Amino acid sequence: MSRIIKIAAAQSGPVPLSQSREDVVERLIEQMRSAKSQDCDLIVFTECVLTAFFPHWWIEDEDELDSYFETQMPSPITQPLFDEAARLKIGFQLGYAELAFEDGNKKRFNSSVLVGDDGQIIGKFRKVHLPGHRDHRPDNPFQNLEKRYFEFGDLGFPTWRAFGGVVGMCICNGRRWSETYRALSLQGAELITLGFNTPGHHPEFPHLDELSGFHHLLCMQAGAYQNGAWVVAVSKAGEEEGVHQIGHTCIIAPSGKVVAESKTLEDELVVHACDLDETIPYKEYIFNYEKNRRIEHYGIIASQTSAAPPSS
Ligand code: CDT
Repeated sequence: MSRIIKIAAAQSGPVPLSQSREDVVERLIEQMRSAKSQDCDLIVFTECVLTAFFPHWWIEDEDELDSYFETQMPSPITQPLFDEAARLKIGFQLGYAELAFEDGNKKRFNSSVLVGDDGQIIGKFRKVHLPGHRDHRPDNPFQNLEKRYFEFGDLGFPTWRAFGGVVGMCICNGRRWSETYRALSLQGAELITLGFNTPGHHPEFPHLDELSGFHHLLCMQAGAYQNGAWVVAVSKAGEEEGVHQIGHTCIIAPSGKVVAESKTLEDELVVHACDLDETIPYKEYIFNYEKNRRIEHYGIIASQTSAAPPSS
């Protein structure tokens, strides 16, 4: 048996501050056409793909900050991407900065949508794990202001039946947390897709710089294996307005093996035919939740999200 979904991980090279949304959408449509010409069923774009990754800069002016956000998805600017997906019959995932008006409040999220091959939105995820700081750190070569510019996602880790399997999303920093994969795999995720903007430099802990690529792969390879899921991770790579971001766009099998990886720091497609039935040995044998584990024996309350420190 096999249930193959051919996926293109669409790495983006840098998006200059001067590049318009319309031009970025053209870049994405070009990648979409190339993915279709390789018979792909799904193309995954990266985190906040439509603009430069603005949390790297201190922005005080509210209008300027808002200019990086989408108030509608699709909008007149992004609609051509949805139309082309429907015309080509290919699904896609798009990461974007979302400005929502809910309960009379203005809210900002780091979001992604999963779109079917009919151009209709299947589901939305709002980034749960927000890295970085809220304050201005002018001595650092760049900022990491996601906590300032975004709220923590409030949609949980949903999964959807799509593309012949069960699909869930996370975004960038979420890939470093084991609970991301477990929350998704407890809801049956066979395919986990994500975009990331990861600088190669850690201003406060520079000794971590040489480990950036290693840690990026380590957490996802473990997450794929321990949860019996395919993981597709898509970078915004290269030198973007003075910030160097790692590449390593990759597709990881449920075995934990990296089966395809980018070679450049530019726009590049990484393509692999992912057989969702490769999840079976992990979900039904090695990590069979029903048969092989008893949460009530862990010594914590099952619903507890973080264990209290032991009393000495
Ligand atoms: N975009 C994003 O979440 N980036 C973070 C940078 C933090 S550095 C550990 C990431 O986890 O890649």
